[in-house]
Amino acid sequence: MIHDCGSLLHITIDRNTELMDNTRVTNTLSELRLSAQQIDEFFATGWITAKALFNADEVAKIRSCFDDLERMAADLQVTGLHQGSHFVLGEKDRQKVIKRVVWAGGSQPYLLQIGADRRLTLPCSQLLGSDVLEQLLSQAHFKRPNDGVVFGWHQDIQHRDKGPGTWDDINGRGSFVQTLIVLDEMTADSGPLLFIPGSSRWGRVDFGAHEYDDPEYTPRTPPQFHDEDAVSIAAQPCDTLFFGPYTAHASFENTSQHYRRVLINGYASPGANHRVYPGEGSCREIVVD
Ligand SMILES: O=C(O)CCC(=O)C(=O)O
Repeated sequence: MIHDCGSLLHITIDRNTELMDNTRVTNTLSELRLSAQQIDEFFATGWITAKALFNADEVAKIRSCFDDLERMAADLQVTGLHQGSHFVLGEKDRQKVIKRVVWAGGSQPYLLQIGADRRLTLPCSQLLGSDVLEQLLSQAHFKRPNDGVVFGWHQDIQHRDKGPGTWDDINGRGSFVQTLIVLDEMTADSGPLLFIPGSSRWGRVDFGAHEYDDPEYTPRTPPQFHDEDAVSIAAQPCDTLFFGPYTAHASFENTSQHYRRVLINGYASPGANHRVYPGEGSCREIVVD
């Protein structure tokens, strides 16, 4: 059940979805739950992968929302809010670049439906230890071939906790879970996600005041960080990653010939976030029952 401006949206669950660790299961209520081992893995290593969590039809519909967003971006000249979504634009070789679309669901209701889907929200409620979630992110990343879009090394907490009064670690374990649905094959040359295993146990470290859009930004790495520890994630469309706010991660330029799109949904423990995020209906409350 989702509370969104007073309306209730009922989520249907597909059956026979392949869930965590390649185990084919039926998505009954109990079987959507993460095992204790998966929860340990999330906190110890920093991420878990759910193979084929969504099906091909759903991913095709998500891609079609991305096509709409791309058409909207083509008509925009500058970064800003458009039909409920916040478009962050850039330029490379005098071509417009879509760096990201923040609260993509603001203009694409199907993406909000996916953001409220139990296959995402139930594991997140387990990881956060709360039946109520605040959805902070519904974000579209396109990474078109050679478009120059990079996400340098960072922890997501940098984007959640922006200084005094903006964030409280309510559950003492970071209070945030990021999910990332893979829409195109993630290969070594398509700008895949990179993770540092075990960085989830570092707590917050200093990767610098990280703003991807600041031309003055110079990467900084903490002493715990060693490039050679990075693990590159190879993933297929429909796979979904879950990772924590302290997990060090990055992704670099897509030098392949195909898009590398992902849909990100991110959830906070209620009471953790004290900022307003851009986008119509952002920071909605979802009750996982
Ligand atoms: O799309 C990507 O590869 C970037 C993901 C990322 O850095 C994030 O979700 O914080």
